[in-house]
Amino acid sequence: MTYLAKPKLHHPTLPQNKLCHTRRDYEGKISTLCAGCGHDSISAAIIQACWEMDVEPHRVAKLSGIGCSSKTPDYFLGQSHGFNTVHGRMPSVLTGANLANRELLYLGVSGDGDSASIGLGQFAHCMRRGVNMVYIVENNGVYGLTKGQFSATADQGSTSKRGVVNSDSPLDMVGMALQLGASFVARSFSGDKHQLVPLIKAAIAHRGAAFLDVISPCVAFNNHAGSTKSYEYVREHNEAVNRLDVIPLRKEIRVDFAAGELLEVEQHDGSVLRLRKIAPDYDPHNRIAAMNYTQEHQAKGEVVTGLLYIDTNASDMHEHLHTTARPLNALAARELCPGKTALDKLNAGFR
Ligand SMILES: Cc1ncc(C[n+]2csc(CCOP(=O)(O)OP(=O)(O)O)c2C)c(N)n1
Ligand code: SF4
Ligand SMILES: [Mg+2]
Repeated sequence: MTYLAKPKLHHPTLPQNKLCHTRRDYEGKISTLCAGCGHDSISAAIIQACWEMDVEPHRVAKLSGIGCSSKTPDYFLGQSHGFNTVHGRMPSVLTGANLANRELLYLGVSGDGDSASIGLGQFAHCMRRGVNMVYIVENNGVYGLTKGQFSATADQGSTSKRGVVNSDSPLDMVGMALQLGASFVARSFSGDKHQLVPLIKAAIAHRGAAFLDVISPCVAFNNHAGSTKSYEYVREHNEAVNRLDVIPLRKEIRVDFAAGELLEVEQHDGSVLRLRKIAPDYDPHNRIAAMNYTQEHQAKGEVVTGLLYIDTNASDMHEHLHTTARPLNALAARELCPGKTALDKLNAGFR
């Protein structure tokens, strides 16, 4: 059905955001993924989050690698910039683009194969560098596009569609992101839009490396009994640490305060992340505690979802490198190339 174009006309009564855009203005092409694929639900959540946050589509750069998950940027934010990189290389292309122009919102979309196998080194370095981005891994435990081989996030003992048992230990991307220095780490489930949409909004509002691991069942190759990434398994084993909502800090803030139930986290853009805590003692500000918490629950076969860690004072790569605040394409030739004397001085500094 890829030849079917979406109708361009919108119904005049569709609700609009502050930019007078309807939700439809944040959509992309018609998806070619399998019906029921979790990745399509994540695209819908990204669309919803960007629409609700009044994100200007031309201020967004979507980057991805290769895989069913990496195809999805074609299905949302059709008016944004997009770049489909080589398999596993999205993080370095995103880092380079961000260095050249820090004014865009960088949205990296990847798969567990793309990020935990071939792109593992790339994933690690963009997290530790604190690249200001929203990095979403659409995690189905398989290489969906190449017909369902186990990926590096497949749980030991889980079975493939043909009944083969995975004997390898899994990589936990949340644990790695925490260890590597990501300043916002969350996990969610593609089928839980009430949790996923606010998490994406909070990640967009966060300055620094924001990582979201979204369990996203592959209905074609990893949705059977014996899989730990199926709809049924995740629904049965999901433990949510918090329910959240993001309120942009504008003149009017209406907060439904209920003493003892809410934790407010102010983000860099001034917006406030409201956490409705289910586990009353869960504190998302403690990196070590978050690592222990996720590991303890993982050992019990539970999938912990929600905002697991946030550093509200995080700095990003540009602060670390003291780069110019202006995008490179806004600099004049003289500023980009300061001349031989300046270059000689720089070189002399390395001798
Ligand atoms: C350099 C290179 N190696 C291998 C492949 C084959 N390949 C394409 S997609 C893919 C894995 C995709 O898995 P994942 O990132 O989990 O995406 P999914 O399809 O599951 O969403 C592989 C191995 C490739 N395209 N390029
Ligand atoms: S093969 Fe799996 S991951 Fe790919 S589109 Fe189909 S359901 Fe989604
Ligand atoms: Mg995958």
